[in-house]
Amino acid sequence: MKIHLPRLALAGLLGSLALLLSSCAPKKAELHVYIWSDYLADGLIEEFEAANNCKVIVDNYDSNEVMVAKLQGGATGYDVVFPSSYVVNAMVDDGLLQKVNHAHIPNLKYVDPKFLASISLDKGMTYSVPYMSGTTGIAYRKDEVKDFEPSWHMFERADLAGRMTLLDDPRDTIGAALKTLGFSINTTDDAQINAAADLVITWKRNIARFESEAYKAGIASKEFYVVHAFGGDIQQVIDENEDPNIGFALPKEGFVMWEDTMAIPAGAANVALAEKFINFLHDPAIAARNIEFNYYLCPNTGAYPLLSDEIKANPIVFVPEALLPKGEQTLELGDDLAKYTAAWDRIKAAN
Ligand code: N2P
Repeated sequence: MKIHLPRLALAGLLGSLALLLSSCAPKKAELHVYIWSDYLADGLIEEFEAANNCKVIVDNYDSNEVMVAKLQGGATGYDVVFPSSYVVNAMVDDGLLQKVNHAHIPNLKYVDPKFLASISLDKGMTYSVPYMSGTTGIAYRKDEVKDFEPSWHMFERADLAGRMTLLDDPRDTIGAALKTLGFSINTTDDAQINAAADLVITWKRNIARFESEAYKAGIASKEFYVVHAFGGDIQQVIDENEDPNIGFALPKEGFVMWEDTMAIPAGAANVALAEKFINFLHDPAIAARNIEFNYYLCPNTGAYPLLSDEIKANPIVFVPEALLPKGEQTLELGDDLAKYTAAWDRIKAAN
């Protein structure tokens, strides 16, 4: 007589076996990365995982404010974060970051000393290591916007009402208005900041919404015609969609130049792996690939000679000399940052 093992019993047996095996297998080390969206070349995470026998968990944010608020709120699960240079000191003051151990990150020798001396705000890389620098400008659809002008006044154009977005980012967006009015993006003058907030409020009435992430898909799909945008992100959209009808301009009134860094949160669970990740991103070949993908500049001297002629000629990555005087670097403001936070709150509340 043939004996049939009931299906359920068999499934149960296999289930317990699987459970037994998985509980015996050593758990892979995990690295939790908290980073701006679309900011790592395809394949890099998988390569790092394979080389270090670990699992990388990536979580995205679209503004410094969101990232800082999350860490301030007690989130302890992250091992590497990517703050813009102008928020690093405030994060250090809040006890959110730990010092960088240079002895564990040998590729720091490739970080461009000229960049550190001139642009970097943490020149000794005490708490942060440069990652990428870039610009913020205006992207537009050449097929929908007639007589486009490289000017922040585009956001006042009634014919484009509801088809535009501004970044959901206090320093960048108030910065654009400050430039339009002829002021510094780092001013601490109350009257200037207030005038800029008033201008942003007039723009707000004309835009679809404040948006720092979905504008990329929105300009590709023609939901939006004019978007306040990070330069490299737009070049990524042009590449991905092979769309020659998307353009990017740095407004004639002036524009924001920023740089993002890598840092290790105070409560990081896996500091050793975080250091390996920072080291990996400053490996010259990896940094070069990351520049070619992101269209931002990683200040890594080993990467420069590896760049293609195409990327070296790209005005989004290397801002043309003639435009540079119009750019201004976002600086940290210490306690005066509160003026921008208050202005931003007023902008958000305004109708
Ligand atoms: C990432 C763009 C981040 C730039 N895609 C702003 N810091």
